[in-house]
Amino acid sequence: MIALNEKLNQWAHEYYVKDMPTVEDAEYDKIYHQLVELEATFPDLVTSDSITQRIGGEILTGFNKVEHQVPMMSLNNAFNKGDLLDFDKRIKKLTDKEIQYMVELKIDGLAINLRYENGLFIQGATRGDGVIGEDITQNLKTVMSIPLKLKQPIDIEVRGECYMPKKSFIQLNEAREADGENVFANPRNAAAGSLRQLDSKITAKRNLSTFIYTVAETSSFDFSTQAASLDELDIIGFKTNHQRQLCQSIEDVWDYIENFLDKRNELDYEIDGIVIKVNDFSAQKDIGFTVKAPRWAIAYKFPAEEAETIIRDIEWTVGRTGVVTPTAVMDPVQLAGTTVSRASLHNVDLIKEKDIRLLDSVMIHKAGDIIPEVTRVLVDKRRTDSKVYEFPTHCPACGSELERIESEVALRCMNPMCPAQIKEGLNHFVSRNAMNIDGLGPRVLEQMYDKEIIKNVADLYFVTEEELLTLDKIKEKSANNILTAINNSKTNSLEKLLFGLGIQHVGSKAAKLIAEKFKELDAVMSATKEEVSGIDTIGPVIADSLEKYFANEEVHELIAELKRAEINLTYLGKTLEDLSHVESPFKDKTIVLTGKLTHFNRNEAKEKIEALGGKVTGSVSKKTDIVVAGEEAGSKLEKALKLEVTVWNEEQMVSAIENSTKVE
Ligand code: 1X8
Repeated sequence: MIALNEKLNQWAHEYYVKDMPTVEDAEYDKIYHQLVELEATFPDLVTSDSITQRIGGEILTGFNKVEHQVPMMSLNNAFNKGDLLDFDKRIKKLTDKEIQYMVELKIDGLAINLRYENGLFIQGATRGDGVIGEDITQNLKTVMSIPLKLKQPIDIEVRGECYMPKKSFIQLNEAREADGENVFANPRNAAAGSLRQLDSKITAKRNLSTFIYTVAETSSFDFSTQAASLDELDIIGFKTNHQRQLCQSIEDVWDYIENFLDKRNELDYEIDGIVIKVNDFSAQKDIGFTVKAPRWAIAYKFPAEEAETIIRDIEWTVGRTGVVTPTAVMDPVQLAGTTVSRASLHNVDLIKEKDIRLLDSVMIHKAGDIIPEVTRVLVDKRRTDSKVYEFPTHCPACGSELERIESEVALRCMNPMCPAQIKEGLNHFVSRNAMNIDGLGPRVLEQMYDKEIIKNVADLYFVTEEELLTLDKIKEKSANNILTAINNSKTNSLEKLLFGLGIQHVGSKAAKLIAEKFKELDAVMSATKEEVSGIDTIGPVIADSLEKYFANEEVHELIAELKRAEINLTYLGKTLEDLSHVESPFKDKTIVLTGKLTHFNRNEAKEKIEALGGKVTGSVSKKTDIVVAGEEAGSKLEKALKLEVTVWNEEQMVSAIENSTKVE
């Protein structure tokens, strides 16, 4: 029996620890069944390290508490290279010894503590709160990479991470889905769920594995470095992670980290960072501990693709059109490289659909790697006194009753005099695609409105220097700049004003088409719905909205004021027939702008090229005629070169614009 068990344990070690199978499955099964039969005949001779003990045992009613003799500490975190450089500096202040760093992968699993006496596995526990964990020996016995008997009969306590390989996680979820059971959100949760089983036969089926990374206590060895102790752990039968590397400097550590940012997806297990430890134990001793973590180690955390946080508040803001939108205010967390504390919840329906409540724990991620979004509520963590979120009934800015318009998911403030709406409307009016008035940021506009210097967009054109000088942080120079910018905007082409008025559904493209067709604001105002929706790509929604807007008496007063301010109300762009008089290399050509431009911004360049008969598009294809590459041009330039599209630099574009002629 002993011989059979040793043979099976050796094979299992080669398969599960060394990842190098040495025997056919059929041969293993044959010997395994011989052992099972012998053990059935001689039950008294079954040893605790018999491989047959790994299938799971009796069902428990709960887990016993285990006090860790040496507390299981956490690690301090680093989120960027600067944090690592600081760590390196701190270390070097605390010891005179030459420093090497042992760099290891940070496995995204569950920390475990394993105790062996005389080389036999006697107890396995979870980390718990670091001081008291739970006894999960039965479950850990089913994990094939945990040796039941070491190669040497020593007393030792080791620590590591128990995890579920990605492949096993996917298979498990597929099976659960097919059985109509809840799927696990990630391999870590699946591993945790598997280790928390009271029935170890279930754990046995879950294909968990381990990496052991530290010796907590032993009287049997006396190593002097982390590197040597990991090698020894290998020798006595544990599975350690072989991606580890000894680095001579913090720069080498950073190279290792950068390499794994790309490589992490190729691994068969999830990692959430890199652990950096001072290699030399005597140097570790010099450096010491804080209350919660060793000072000689740090965990570099990869920018998280997902993070957990708590919703503290839901703020409602009134937009330009009266739509009231919710924003979640959350405890700040690190997410994909930045600290996040706010996320748009978009609308009422989204809150209902996800059943988001105040004080809920939620997972957030970054949509398109940029915009933070709440992905789901962690319902298991919900407080028992939690209540379904109650939506506001009144406008947070003006207090008037909110309406929920049928067929729209939005809550809306219907008060046209709502200060929040007016302020947003002012911001929109001065924005780049609208009247493009520089120097009037949201704070300046808000002050002007609050001090009753302006009450609508037309008032901007009657503002005086004295009035501007009453505002916070506005000195003579910036007041003059603002007045010049306001004055310059008077000559803008009609479409910019049309867009700037903020008529519902009239975006900058529609404004351009409408201005192009009717040429004068008066003509737009008296156009019929049919005439407007007769424009290609403009539909009845825009036509309706335009009609309603210009039917409003207050709007007429506003337009009268704009006229009094002598604002240009004519379309100045070139119409198709006008273009017959233009000679330019852009005429009838498709142009893509990429990289940083210095002479004009992208929009200005686009307007100029379009005025010269060119079409500016966003992506490079075989149909592109010219790619204008500014500084730091990237993938679009590469693509242009690959497709052998003509590439110009910015100077070539500028001189082409200047040399184009408009034949009158
Ligand atoms: C946690 C982890 C450590 C290591 C790998 N993965 C982890 N999750 C390692 O040292 N290789 S160390 C550690 C801790 O001390 N809390």
